[in-house]
Amino acid sequence: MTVRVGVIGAGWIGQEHIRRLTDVVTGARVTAVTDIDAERAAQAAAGTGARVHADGAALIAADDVDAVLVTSWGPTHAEHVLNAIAAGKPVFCEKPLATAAEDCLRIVEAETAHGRRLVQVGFMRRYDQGYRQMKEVLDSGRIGEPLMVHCAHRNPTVPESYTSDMAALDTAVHEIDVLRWLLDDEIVSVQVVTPRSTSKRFAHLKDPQIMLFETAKGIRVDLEVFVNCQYGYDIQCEAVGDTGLVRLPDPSAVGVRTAGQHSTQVLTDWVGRFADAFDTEFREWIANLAAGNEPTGPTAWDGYAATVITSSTVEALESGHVVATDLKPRPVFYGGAA
Ligand code: NAD
Ligand code: ISE
Repeated sequence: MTVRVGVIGAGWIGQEHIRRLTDVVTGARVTAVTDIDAERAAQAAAGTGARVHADGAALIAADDVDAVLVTSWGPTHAEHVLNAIAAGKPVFCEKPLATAAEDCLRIVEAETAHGRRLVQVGFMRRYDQGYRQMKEVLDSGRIGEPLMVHCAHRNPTVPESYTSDMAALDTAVHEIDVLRWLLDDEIVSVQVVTPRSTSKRFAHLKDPQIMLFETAKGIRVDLEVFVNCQYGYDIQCEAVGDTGLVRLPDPSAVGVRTAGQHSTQVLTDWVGRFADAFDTEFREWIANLAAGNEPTGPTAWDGYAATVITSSTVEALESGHVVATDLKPRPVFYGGAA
């Protein structure tokens, strides 16, 4: 069965996912596109055979849309996801699930009332080979119980529109999701400390930031977010356990020795770093839907947790205090205790 996908939001990542669903993933076809910029929607649909719809509601209602992909701006996500659930259609939502925790909970309640999983959130790192290998090692017990995790998320530069809170909301959100998954644990508190700021930034921005998380099991995580590091896009993660450690591999790159030096390339953006992860994420999403199964990727509950924890991180940055994340208990529908 071919899964017919309607895409809401034909901007940067929407176009990237339309290309992916058209050229990379088998078993899927983009049949509908919408964007508040109608010209952009028409350009994105050109060559795919997709119809352009006036808005998200019309696209979700269309007979030739089996599943919905939401790639519009974050504050609009909740409305589209709720409409898709009301129509009983599976919906893949790029991060964030919603920008407010209350909206995430409305989605959780709507999906629970529907009685079957429809929502998957676009946390693609869970599909990266390196993180998957780390998870296998952690789950196997080979390094004992994890005690500490050291992470870094570095981007070469960010535009002037990037504000200090985006270090949590837009950037660290990926570590927050992948750590919850890797450790099978919940983040219970966060503190943010700000070292001397780099001179290579717009004046309004606090960069770098060091985020300190504590989990329910008492694991301590330090995450350096440094979005003007200049030298490349660099993602690091190392978990230390009772009897060993496991480290995320760097992307493979040949070593070059010449003129008395040894060098390897460092990637410069997240698009190349996680291209394979995005492909796998969509292959698995489509394969599940084509087989009539529920999605198996990050849940609406994971989306809720990420929004609560990123909001707490912003509060910690602004207050200078340790902030408790105060997540609600996980419902049985999402694997919580009965
Ligand atoms: P973008 O600004 O390039 O594109 C967003 C598009 O959505 C624009 O064309 C805009 O006109 C359209 N739009 C906004 N509201 C709409 C609505 N209600 N209905 C229809 N169209 C609407 O932004 P982007 O970089 O493509 O990011 C989009 C989303 O994807 C964001 O939520 C972002 O956080 C997420 N994202 C995720 C990753 C990742 O690594 N997983 C990477 C980049 C972006
Ligand atoms: C961006 O918003 C993303 O979502 C990327 O995946 C992330 O790695 C990047 O640093 C963010 O700015």
